[in-house]
Amino acid sequence: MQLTASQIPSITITSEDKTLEYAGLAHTSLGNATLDVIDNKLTVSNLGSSGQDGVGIALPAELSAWEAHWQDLDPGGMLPVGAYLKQQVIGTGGTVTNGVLGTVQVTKENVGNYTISADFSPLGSNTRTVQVYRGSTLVAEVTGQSGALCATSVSISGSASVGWWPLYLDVDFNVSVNISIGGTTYLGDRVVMIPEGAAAPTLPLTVQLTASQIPSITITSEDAAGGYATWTRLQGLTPANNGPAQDPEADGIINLMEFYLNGNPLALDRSILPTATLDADYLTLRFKRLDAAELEMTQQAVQFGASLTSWSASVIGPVSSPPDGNGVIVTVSENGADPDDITVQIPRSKAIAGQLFGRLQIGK
Ligand SMILES: [Ca+2]
Ligand SMILES: [Ca+2]
Ligand SMILES: [Ca+2]
Ligand SMILES: [Ca+2]
Repeated sequence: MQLTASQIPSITITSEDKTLEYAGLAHTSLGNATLDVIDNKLTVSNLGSSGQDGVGIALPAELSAWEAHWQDLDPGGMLPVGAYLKQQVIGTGGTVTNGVLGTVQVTKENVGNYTISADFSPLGSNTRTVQVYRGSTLVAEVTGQSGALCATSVSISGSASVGWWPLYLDVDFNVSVNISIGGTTYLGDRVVMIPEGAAAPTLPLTVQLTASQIPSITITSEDAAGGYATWTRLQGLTPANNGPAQDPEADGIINLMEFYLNGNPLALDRSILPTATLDADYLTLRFKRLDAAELEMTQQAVQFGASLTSWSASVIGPVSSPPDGNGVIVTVSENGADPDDITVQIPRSKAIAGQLFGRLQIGK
């Protein structure tokens, strides 16, 4: 079976086992990161912008030194501006017990320009050095970290491969190393780690997953017309604010109604609400209706009454309908695939003491 991109609207790959062994060490995914070993190289993918995604590496207690490096800081110059790579060693040493011993962070400030910061103050007077290489050439160095965070900037032109040797600790430590990535969202992101002394991989790698490397895969189909779920995603809503009854931008229009009326759930647009006009015979409501919403609603009605406590209802259907039992007329202009123009005429004869109210009711 071969699927083209248009046939795979969304794919979620979930790793069930958060820990895998690589280079003789236990590697645990942090946050939402996914770990795989491909061609004998550890890859960390599915990295988001929270800074909580990454990999934790448990080091044996008897280890007295450990060194790691990013083989390519910014493969092809594709890292977004604002992205950062952060490495922290957790353990006991200096004045720290089971805490952060040292931190090194590289932030992409703009194209070809990075800031390297390091903080080894928990190790007291120990002096540490962070070096950045382009190929075999030393291009930047931060040293003497005992106290405040120190930083330096480095310009890296083009897509030159840069390795940085952030941590080399010779204290007695019982540690794990957390490497987290954040600051902005990566697309097609990948971090490759290789054990010390191993041959450098060629970047960027082409990732091929075999069935055994994919513990579970969920393919979610979204039909062409797209329902409420698709609409929320296209509108930029997230699981935190995409509920039908939620109103994230607080314009008084819940998401389901925004969907129906072709509104913007993240912008104030009360202009989408039905307008009311009055002539000699009718109270007339007019509004737009999204075709996708029309298909998904199980209830579409105009309610009307002479008070705000007692309502009658007339169904709003897919096409125009002549006067119903209440004399209510619904006119639908389809407008092709564009939102429909809906006009609902409610007879003024339903008014009592000059009062007549109308409102839209939908449900799914
Ligand atoms: Ca709203
Ligand atoms: Ca809105
Ligand atoms: Ca329609
Ligand atoms: Ca239409």
